[in-house]
Amino acid sequence: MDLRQGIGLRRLGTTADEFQQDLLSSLYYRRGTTVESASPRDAYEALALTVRDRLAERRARTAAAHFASNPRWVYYLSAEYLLGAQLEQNLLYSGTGELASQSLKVLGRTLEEIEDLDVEPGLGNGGLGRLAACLVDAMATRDIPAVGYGIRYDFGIFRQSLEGGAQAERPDDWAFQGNPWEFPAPDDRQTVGFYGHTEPVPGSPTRKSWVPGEIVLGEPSHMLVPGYRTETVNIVRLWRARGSEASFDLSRFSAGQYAEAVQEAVRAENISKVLYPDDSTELGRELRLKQQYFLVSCSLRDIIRRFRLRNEGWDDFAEKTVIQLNDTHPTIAIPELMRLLVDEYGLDWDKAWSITRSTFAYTCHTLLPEALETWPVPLFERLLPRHLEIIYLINMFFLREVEARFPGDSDRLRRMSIIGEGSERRVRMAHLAVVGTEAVNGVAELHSKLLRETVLQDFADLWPAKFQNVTNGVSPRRFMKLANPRLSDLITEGLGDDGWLNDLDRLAGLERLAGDASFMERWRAVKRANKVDLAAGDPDSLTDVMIKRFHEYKRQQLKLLHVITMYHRIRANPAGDWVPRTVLFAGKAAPAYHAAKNIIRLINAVGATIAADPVVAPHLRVVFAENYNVTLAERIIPAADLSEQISLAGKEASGTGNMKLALNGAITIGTLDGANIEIRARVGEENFFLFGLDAFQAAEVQISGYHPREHYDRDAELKAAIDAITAGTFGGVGREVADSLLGWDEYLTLADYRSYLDCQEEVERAWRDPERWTRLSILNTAHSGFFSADRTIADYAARIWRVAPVPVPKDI
Ligand code: 26W
Repeated sequence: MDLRQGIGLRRLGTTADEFQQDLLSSLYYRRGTTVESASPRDAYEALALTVRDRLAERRARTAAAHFASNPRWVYYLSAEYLLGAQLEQNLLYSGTGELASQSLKVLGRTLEEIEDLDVEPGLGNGGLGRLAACLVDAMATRDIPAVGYGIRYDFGIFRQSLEGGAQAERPDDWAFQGNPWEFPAPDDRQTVGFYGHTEPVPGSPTRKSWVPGEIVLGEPSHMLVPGYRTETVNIVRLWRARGSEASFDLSRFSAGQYAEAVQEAVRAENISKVLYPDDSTELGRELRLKQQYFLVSCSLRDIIRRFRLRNEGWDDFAEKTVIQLNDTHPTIAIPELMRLLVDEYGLDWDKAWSITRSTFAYTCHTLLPEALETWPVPLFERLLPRHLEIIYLINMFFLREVEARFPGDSDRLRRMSIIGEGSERRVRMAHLAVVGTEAVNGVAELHSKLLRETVLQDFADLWPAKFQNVTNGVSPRRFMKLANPRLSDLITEGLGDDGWLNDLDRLAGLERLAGDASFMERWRAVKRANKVDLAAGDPDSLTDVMIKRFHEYKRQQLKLLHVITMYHRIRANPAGDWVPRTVLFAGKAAPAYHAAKNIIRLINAVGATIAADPVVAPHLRVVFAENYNVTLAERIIPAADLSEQISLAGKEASGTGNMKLALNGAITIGTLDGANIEIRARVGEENFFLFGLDAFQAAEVQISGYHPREHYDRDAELKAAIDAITAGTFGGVGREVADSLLGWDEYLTLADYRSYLDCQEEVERAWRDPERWTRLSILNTAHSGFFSADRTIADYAARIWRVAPVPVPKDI
């Protein structure tokens, strides 16, 4: 079959009858059941398969077009993907929403009840994982030939529930009922080695052969990533660890040692068993490094297999391949490609290094020192002996380059070395990522600047051109069209068509409607209807939203001090003309992060105290929405009036929730941190509630010695708030939180308190003027088009990947 002559596939029907026929045939032939006995699950699976077929048809044409054009490929390596629920998205991207709800009638089902069965794959922690999902969506929408590689964890991010106001974690067996959206591809399985030793190869100075001590199999399954309003359908390929055939010990089994017989297989499968729930502190667990190498080894072999389908030799490899490392988690890919090229394909070191270096690019997503991964050399030596040897060689050649450029500067050599010589020798993955890549980028202007001027300054001095910025973005399809259909319809009406969904800068056209009384009325009505749907509190109250992972640098504790101060103010003046406010928190804390879990407990204790207080409850309500995930974000964001982005300046690399909230008409109260700065610059300083120290002032305060108690002593309201916690006012909960604030307050919560409170009064003044507030809201949406993931991908494509779109013809 010559693919250049088209896929030779009969097209699937687009009429209601044809769709219904396909739905019924999925039910009969693939679910093996009948209309009469079909369960809700049968209906869901049959619908999913019917919709999937339509995307798979586009996928086949995409693959044919890509095969024919042999393009330059983008491979996105990420340990995390927060793809969100798939059914609604795939109905939208296949244009079959209406057909589906019609056809389900024959089964006596509604789309709403079926959608509840569509579990989201929680294969990520937070920002980094969701960004990966928004970016692969935008790559497909922009017709960029790309594959996302990841790990198919059996257990995703834990399910959060509140027990007595405290976070409880339960395993997330997300695919327990199966997952209709994935295509297992066992014939593309790969073999991955661990442990063992290396042996010299006679006649070759650099070449070695690695004799692994343990072998596991990597089995892929892929999920379709459709582009919006285009034919392209890319894939995300997720690897699952399996025991090799040899791992089942029949002799032990027949000797009745059943557990031992399968222990090796179990050990193997443990590699992709569960996602590590930490999103800011590296724990240095061996299994995590095994996960990272497993992902990388399977993906690189698959990338080479794909390259070899259309290309000879290695000369074109770097020309046809760019691999983006999503933070340091897949950085072991650099020595792994070197190992494959030198040891398995026999290239000489220099050739292999020039290919490797020009194939990889690295995105850094954090500034927190504790989040920068370093691995103990002994662990590396035991688990990946050959890779450590290669890292030593890379480091040797690198330090020679530094020495040549900065002769005699031994301190600089020690600072820059990939091997940290501290108390324990450690491999610095961020240093390896910078040395082994062509481009390094931060995810917002300030973040990229701080990377160049602080954590990676030495490298920026050596290779200034290597350092770039690519400000994050979000998918307008998921976070506007799917999450907020009411607002999307109103915007489409205001702009005349819905082309803005693929060209978000067109939102600027809404500015002229920011004074139009009837449009403003309808804008308010949309927000109110979304708040009624959310049912989190009084829909006429100011819905004040803080939704993100819990971390002390994000300062949920500052929001809490504001709530406690309001509680005191209202109790001090019950008859006051208070702005009714609903404060909505949502987010998970890493299970071992006790300080963050204490803040969650205190939030719920304060919320309970307020709810039980007849004086305060009519004016103030605290809600904690359990188990924050992509689906819940899609429900909360459209209902938000105020977006809390209050991290200590210089700590939040970018933030993406801030972008989603601004695009949905929420107004930001925030610091000059991460992408807040760019949001404020684009929506207008007068349309943004700014407070607090900026990154340089904050650094100054910390350098010059910070004494949180001084702020406590000189601010009566602050003192009262903290004393209330210490006094046990809120169910006796929160002592640890108060102590840490008065003790060291690492993230300057008390230093920014007064400025924050004053700014919140600004917010209330604006809220009291609905015309003004609606205008602010419309202008935030109008000027946030820049934060589309499509623009982010256009930046990566132009400035880092040097790739061009490959349109997929409708008729191939
Ligand atoms: C080693 C443990 C670990 C795991 C995950 C350390 C660090 C991470 C991630 C990098 C943390 C993360 O999600 N960072 C967030 O990335 C978003 C996307 O770029 C940014 O918008 C957020 O500001 C950043 O905190």
